[in-house]
Amino acid sequence: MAGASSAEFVTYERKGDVALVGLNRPQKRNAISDRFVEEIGLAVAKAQSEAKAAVLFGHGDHFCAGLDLAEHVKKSPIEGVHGSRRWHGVFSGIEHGTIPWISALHGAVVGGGFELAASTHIRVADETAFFALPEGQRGIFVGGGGSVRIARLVGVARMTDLMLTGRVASAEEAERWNIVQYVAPKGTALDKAMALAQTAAGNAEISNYAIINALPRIQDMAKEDGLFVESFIASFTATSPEAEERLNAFLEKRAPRLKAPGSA
Ligand code: 1HE
Repeated sequence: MAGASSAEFVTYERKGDVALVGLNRPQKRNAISDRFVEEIGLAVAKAQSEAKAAVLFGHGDHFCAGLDLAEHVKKSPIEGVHGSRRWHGVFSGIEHGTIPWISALHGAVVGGGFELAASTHIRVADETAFFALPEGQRGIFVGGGGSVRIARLVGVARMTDLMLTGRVASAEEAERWNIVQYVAPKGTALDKAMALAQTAAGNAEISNYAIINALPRIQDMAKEDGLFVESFIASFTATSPEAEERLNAFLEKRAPRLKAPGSA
């Protein structure tokens, strides 16, 4: 991004080790056009070049109402394919990039907005968030990676139901269905996401890289292949100088101890 000011639809800010990327087209409920997805890609690249974790959120009353339908309706079939593949490129840059991404969700998390959220590593919903895949009602199909990512999160049966019926899920249902990992009170998802991002940013870089890049790949491998690959990643990360220092910090009682939830 040639400076945050050149972006029309995306805000960018860095707070310490954490980059904050905001979807900023509230008058169209953050519907994502071709230009918008390019700006998301530029912000992702900038965040990865200078931050250790990032937060994605929406300005206005909604996270994102999905694909810009006004732009999409004018596209030829091949333009639609190119557009979808561009979304895949940008969203894969989030999922399989170099830093963890936490999304803060509120209001509509719909269609392509849901797909965008699914490409982040941790999702925090506030109580106003609602989730839907209305593509069936619009006569289209998911095109931002949902058939792969959302299906893996909720399972094919649940996704089929969401798509066939246009069912709208609440934040609480989304947590039960494995769409989000946290539900926060209204208006607090961004603060919660920031706190989680700061925590993740404190991990060893190599561990974060392995967590976000190896876990989803291992999930797609046969069991024995996954176990084999895991051993090499485990050994590779454990023999880094940073791991040695962190392990010694624990052994020499310089690192804080884990505490049970609710304990002082
Ligand atoms: C849009 C879009 C959009 C709003 N593309 N312009 N997405 C959808 O099917 C759209 C779902 N959107 C909605 O159900 C509602 O807009 C909301 C629940 C999100 C918000 O409702 P509300 O009453 O606050 O706003 P609104 O009046 O519906 O919308 C305000 C404006 O935003 C209006 O434009 P205006 O010029 O009349 O003011 C809407 O037309 C515009 N707007 N959403 C374009 N999505 C890669 S494949 C992904 C496939 C999909 O994403 S399917 C699309 C799912």
